Amino acid sequence: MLVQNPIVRGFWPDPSVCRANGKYYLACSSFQYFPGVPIFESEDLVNWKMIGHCLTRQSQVNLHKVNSSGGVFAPTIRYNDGRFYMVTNNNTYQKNFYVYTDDIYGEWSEPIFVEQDGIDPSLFFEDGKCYFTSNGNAEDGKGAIMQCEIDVETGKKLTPTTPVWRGNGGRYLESPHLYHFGDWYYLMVAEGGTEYGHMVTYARSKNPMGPFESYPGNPVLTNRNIGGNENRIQGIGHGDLVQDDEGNTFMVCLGFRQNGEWSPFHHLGRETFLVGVNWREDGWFEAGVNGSVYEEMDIPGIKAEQNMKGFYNVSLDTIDKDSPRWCYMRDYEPDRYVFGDHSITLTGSEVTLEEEDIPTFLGIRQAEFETELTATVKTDAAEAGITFYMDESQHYDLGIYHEDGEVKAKLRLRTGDAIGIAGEVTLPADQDTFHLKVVSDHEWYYFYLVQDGAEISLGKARAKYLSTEVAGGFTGVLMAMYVIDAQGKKAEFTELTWTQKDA
Ligand code: 6LW
Repeated sequence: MLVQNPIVRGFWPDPSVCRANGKYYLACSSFQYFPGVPIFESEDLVNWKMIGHCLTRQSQVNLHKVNSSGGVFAPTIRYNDGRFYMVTNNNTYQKNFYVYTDDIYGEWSEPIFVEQDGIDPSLFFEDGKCYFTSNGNAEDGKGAIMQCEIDVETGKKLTPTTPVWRGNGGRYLESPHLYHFGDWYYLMVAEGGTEYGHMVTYARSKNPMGPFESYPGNPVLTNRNIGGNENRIQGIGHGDLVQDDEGNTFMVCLGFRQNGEWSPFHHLGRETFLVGVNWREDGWFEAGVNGSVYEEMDIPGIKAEQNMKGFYNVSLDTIDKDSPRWCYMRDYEPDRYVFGDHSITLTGSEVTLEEEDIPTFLGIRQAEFETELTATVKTDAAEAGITFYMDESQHYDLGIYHEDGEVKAKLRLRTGDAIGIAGEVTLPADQDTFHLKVVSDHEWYYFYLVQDGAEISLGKARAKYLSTEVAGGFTGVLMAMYVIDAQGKKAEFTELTWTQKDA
């Protein structure tokens, strides 16, 4: 069946997948955003429904003042003996931990910490044993995949952490997952860094602790050698394998959709892709089409039609308080967000969008380049509006300001050290309700105030300056409502609609 990639669009990086009870479950990293580690469910690997998060309580994850793109790194989700496990790394605090649940729709446990360094922890269960694998450094200081056995009840190590594979020579050896298929144990990793040189490589052994022999055809999956107009999918790496009941094997991996042919950039973050895996008679496997990923792929074993119609659209008719799509920044302050019938009221704080702290901020990921947003905001706060936000140093804010007895609408652009007001209009001092509109395409965001049905342009700003190539980091653009007010004044948002063009 033809599959449209990415299968989960927008900032959903570092995918990990498992199969349980006839369904598939997918987890992604979440960095400074709360709740942590989103979970999706699917019956067919191409239509995914977001069902919640693993880290929904501050007791499970410390995001206090974590740096942007710090906090929760790549997760692994696994199912064993009726129980789901999710293992990840809080990179800011340098801790590997896992949580578990017997009810995928319910709450997950408190964290269980494992005394093994390195990022991208993974679990592999077999014959009552649990192997804990992460990236790290061998005794000579060089990168290696490190592994031990743990007691999964307590997280205590049962064997010393030892290097099991040094990869295929690429930099940033990470994202290990161990599997047992047929006669072999397979150790699959990422190398090259999560950029344009990213790739998936693997090795196999008769023993889960190695020694591992490298696949002669490595990298098994990469888009580093195709680009430009031939393929705008780049950064392919960080994969995880899953099998259906018929024995078909699939890989989810991350990648991104680049903009521009010669000096490409990407601002929607790293997204989740799907490819088929083809087993050879000699027990090695191949992936994708000639080892690469395309936007449209015919993937054997996929039986369902993919339906993304309207999936990423947002309106207060379809998204409410309990929607897992909302992102809060760092520590969750629930009292600041009151959900009414078709309205959301945010209480301002003195924290601005420039700080690595807890601004009043309620966001949703941008899933497509072409979008159109409208929102009505009623406010007397010092500043309230909509931000297109990459991190605290790169964001475009369309805000209503109450300052010195005047009411103004402004477009404020923050691009690194350059901060400026790109457009400004003064409004009647007694106006209390404001209509905002933002349109985006591949290259630009266009910002408007709508007064009495007439659009007043406040300016436009390039998508490029919100991109990873400019901002750095591991996240993608979010659209967020925000309020800044030291006295705790509020803003009520109604009529929020955001149409994201279907794939
Ligand atoms: C993640 C690592 C990576 O933990 O980036 O793409 C890190 N690879 O595997 C953050 O997403």
